[in-house]
Amino acid sequence: MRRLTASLATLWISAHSMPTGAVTILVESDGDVINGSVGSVADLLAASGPDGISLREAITATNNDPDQYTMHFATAEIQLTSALPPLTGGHLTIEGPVTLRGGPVMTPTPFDVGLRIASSGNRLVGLTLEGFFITGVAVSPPDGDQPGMTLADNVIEGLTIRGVHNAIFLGDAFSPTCGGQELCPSHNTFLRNTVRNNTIESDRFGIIAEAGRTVGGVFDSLTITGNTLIAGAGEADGNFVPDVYAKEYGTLNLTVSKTFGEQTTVQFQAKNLTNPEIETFYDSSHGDVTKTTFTRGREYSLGVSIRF
Ligand SMILES: [Ca+2]
Repeated sequence: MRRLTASLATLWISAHSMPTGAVTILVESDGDVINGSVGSVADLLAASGPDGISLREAITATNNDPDQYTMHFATAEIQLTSALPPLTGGHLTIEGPVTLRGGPVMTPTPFDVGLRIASSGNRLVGLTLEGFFITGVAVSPPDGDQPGMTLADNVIEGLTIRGVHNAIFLGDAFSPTCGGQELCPSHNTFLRNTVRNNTIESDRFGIIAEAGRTVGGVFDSLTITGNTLIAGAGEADGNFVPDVYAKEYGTLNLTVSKTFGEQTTVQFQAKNLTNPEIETFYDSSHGDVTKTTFTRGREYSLGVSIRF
């Protein structure tokens, strides 16, 4: 009987710890201030301030009150005034259309990353991001220094990203506790994330999946499919054509495929998974070729073809 009671208690706890809300939050403000109550989503819905709910308020409230939420927008454009908080609550869908604007041009901080996903089960859909110094969307631990995290089941879909050096980045950042040095132990796991049907205009890299800077990072079941990559304006200044880009290190497996001209496809696959040498691949030899990407299966496989 004692055993049965314990099992029931476990079931009760499990049921109440699962996301159940599916609450919709309408972001009304085109501003970027916090003047409402952000301790919980219920607080924010009850007291959002004179301008209604801002995106910054909504993200902060969902971080403070994790559950399952969907954000929509009643404004077409939001000019950010500083970097947004990372998405740490999980199970948050942010669905456009809406344009999130960092700086008028790519300038250094505070606009180095547009949206950072630092939890699991999030979806970014139909957003436009522009004017971020380094990266449009990052799937990465919040401070680049949180070993042992699992960032799983995130979907980045149907976004338009422009005015960035790198559009979408998945992986660890440099770890401050290692003095910013590479090859810090991280043991973060990136599991079942999907990057799908995005339109990317950047002047360095399009999509980066990288565990090469840290030790113990794992990618599994990464899907990259249907993205369109367009060379950004910075290419003429010596930067690179945006390219699907990945490198192999440790447990990160990879395939890089590249199309030259209209018909020729060159595909690279890592040959030696135990080779600790970090290899990078990019291309800046051709101009404004529009590329699409698709998966040939799950887990580390990536192809590139030209849409005729
Ligand atoms: Ca407000």
